[in-house]
Amino acid sequence: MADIDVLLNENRSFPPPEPFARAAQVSTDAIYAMAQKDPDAYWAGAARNLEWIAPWKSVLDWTPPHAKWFTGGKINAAVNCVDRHVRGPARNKAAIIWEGEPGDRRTLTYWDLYREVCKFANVLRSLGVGKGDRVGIYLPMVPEAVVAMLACARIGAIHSVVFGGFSPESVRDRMNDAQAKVLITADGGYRRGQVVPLKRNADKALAEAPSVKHVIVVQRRPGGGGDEAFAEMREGRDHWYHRLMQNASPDAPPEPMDSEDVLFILYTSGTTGKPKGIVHTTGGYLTGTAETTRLVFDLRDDDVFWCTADVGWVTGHSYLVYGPLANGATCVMYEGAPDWPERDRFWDICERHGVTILYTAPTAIRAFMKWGESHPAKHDLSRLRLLGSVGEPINPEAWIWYHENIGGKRCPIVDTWWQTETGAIVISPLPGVTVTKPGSATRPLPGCSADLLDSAGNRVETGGGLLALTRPLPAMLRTIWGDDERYVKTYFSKWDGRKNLYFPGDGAKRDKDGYFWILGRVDDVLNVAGHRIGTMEVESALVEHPSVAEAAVVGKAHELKGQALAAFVTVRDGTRPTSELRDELKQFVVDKIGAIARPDDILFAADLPKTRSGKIMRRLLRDIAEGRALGDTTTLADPSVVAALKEQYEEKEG
Ligand code: 7RM
Repeated sequence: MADIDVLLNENRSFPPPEPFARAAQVSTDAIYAMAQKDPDAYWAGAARNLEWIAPWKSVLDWTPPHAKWFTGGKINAAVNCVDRHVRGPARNKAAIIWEGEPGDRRTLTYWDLYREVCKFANVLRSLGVGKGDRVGIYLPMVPEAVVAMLACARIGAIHSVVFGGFSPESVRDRMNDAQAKVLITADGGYRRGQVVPLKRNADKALAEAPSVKHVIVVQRRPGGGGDEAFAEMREGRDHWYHRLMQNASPDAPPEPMDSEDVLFILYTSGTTGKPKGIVHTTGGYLTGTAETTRLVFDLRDDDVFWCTADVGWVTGHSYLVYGPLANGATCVMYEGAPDWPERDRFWDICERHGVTILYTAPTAIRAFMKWGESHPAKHDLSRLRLLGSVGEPINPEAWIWYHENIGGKRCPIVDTWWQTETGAIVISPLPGVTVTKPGSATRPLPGCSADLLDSAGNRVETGGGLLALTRPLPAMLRTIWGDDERYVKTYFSKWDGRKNLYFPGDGAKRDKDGYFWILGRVDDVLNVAGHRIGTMEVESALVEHPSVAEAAVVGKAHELKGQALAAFVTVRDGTRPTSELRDELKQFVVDKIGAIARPDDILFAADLPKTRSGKIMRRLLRDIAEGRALGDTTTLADPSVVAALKEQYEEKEG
């Protein structure tokens, strides 16, 4: 039996627009052949774009399932992200153009950033933080988050950023697992006009995290010494960031790091179980992120690059901080929600700052579709030249909407597949070269090797299967913090005994042109009457209907078929969810991809359950569809969404 069947056939294709291709840094596919012939030489070339303190002795040491890159080399990530640029003409170039949700703005030049990073490095050193120590960062999207990350990198401390939307329990567990010495937080952060009380959450977390001896508090709220309502300062433990910075010296020699020294830990919750501390090291991670930023985004000196991800996610680490700054780029950073104060906030930001490259997630794009095209239409988006997508499969219809309404049909779209674990983009178009197809991440980047296998480990030439990475990459995780056994079990045990094969957990199909189409997590694959159906294709068929904004499809137990399909659907603004529409949608799916994928149930929902990074959580929808008690809802962005859906579903059944 196939591991995944292929249902949908998407035939549209888009060559790189002529004016874009003509100006692109890479406009022929020679680089693929070159990298394939000798991937180590290719990555060595990429590493040479960075500044090393001492050269490496070997490019890759691979003892499956462990790999080391650029061993013997010495390097400092902060030096590469700031010092290098302040020595040359980029000294006064904007590094970060920041905008707070309430409308406050700050621009930090590379020189500003350099001084802040050095001063904060000294602050950390003065609190006893040194090489190898762990530092927690629990901040809103403010420039201090970037300063804190780079200051850690400068002194060789290992940062562990915890997303500012996470609860005190999540902070506590992460601080304990890493045994962090210091936590950096803020009195608050703004989200949809409300203050998120980060310091209060941190206090709760730290009541049960005794390793943390010092707390540094960034003042984000107005008021002289800080706002007591949001931050009660504990004598001896808590320090205001701005006070510590007042007396700090801007002279901070960087710590020479071994290429394989740990740069940071980032926890992924996964769908269940204890969060995994994904470990990234210095030389390889910086090489992978810098090189992919340059190539995938065709980065130029005058670009204004906006990656909308929070620094709490890997996308924020790799494409808001390390990748773009290592390239000396100008980055936009925005604190708040896309619909605050109005639903055109993103387009307003793009227009006012002249954004040229926008990198965002399908979940955001589908929300923009739901809200309608009038919001982007109000703004001049003509400076945009390239669009990116990351985080989930992008449904072809959302891709087309993005292309037309945001990209004005002139911007290539790079659909980038990668994970917290890979550290950097692995499968993606090169915008000046690749003919794109809506819904496909296309092919592995130069220097990257991916394959499609069945569960027995046989190669699947075309059709559905399991995605595998067949060679190590410099930015890949090295292990799970404190649990190497779990590393081996989670990622290298899918194909028995073949420890050279990394299993990312995703299903995919490969078409006749060798393009990859990611079909979603294999845990979410449905089994209907012996057909293995990936969620992406049925959801994409639904989203193609003009009334549908977003869809999540799950399997529920069925006497005859094994599983039947249940679809949860949100409609576009201005559409009425009627029972006629329900029937129409069922037929629509049948017409698009066949009777096998006909949903038994369609439930109209106001919202779908999402993780805090915006990925649809199908596990909980399965619980609802099968009438079970709801499982763990702690990783949801808004737990009330599933409770409401459950009620609605049971009413309909009853
Ligand atoms: C960067 C990030 C990783 C998982 C991954 C996939 C899914 C991410 C795409 C995608 C289809 C894409 N890291 N995913 N990008 N699926 N097309 N372009 O999201 O660790 O948070 O998630 O996200 O399932 O395994 S992550």
